[in-house]
Amino acid sequence: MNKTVLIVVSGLIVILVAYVLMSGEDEMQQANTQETSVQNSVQNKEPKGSMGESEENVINMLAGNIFFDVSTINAKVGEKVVLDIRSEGQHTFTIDELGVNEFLPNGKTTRVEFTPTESGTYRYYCAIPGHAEAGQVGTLIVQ
Ligand SMILES: [Cu+2]
Repeated sequence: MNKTVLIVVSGLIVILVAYVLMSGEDEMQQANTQETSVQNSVQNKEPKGSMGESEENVINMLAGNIFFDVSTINAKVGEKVVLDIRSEGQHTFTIDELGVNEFLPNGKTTRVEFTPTESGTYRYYCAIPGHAEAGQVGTLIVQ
């Protein structure tokens, strides 16, 4: 047996083994660095229409001359209040503390929405001159 051939062959084997090991490590590192970052960007949008109204009570009210036919509204903190107010004559639905001031045109139904953020008793009234004085007022109770 030629010793030189043996040395060369074993040297090639060592190089080959080293190459295989190194390339194997590279693949392992690549697999580890590929982190899966899943971003959950699903937004729960409130469904419009009848589905959305199942969670909120729509209160039907008449603004007449000169009164509201609903004199007390009960509400909860953080829950949206939805009113459908039919108006006979020119009126408003106004709550000073909550910044609600909606004009109610004659013969139309106006949707009024607001969400009280603090408990308390609030006065709602019609801001047309003379109407609140004539009794066009009501009480919103937020608990
Ligand atoms: Cu009025």
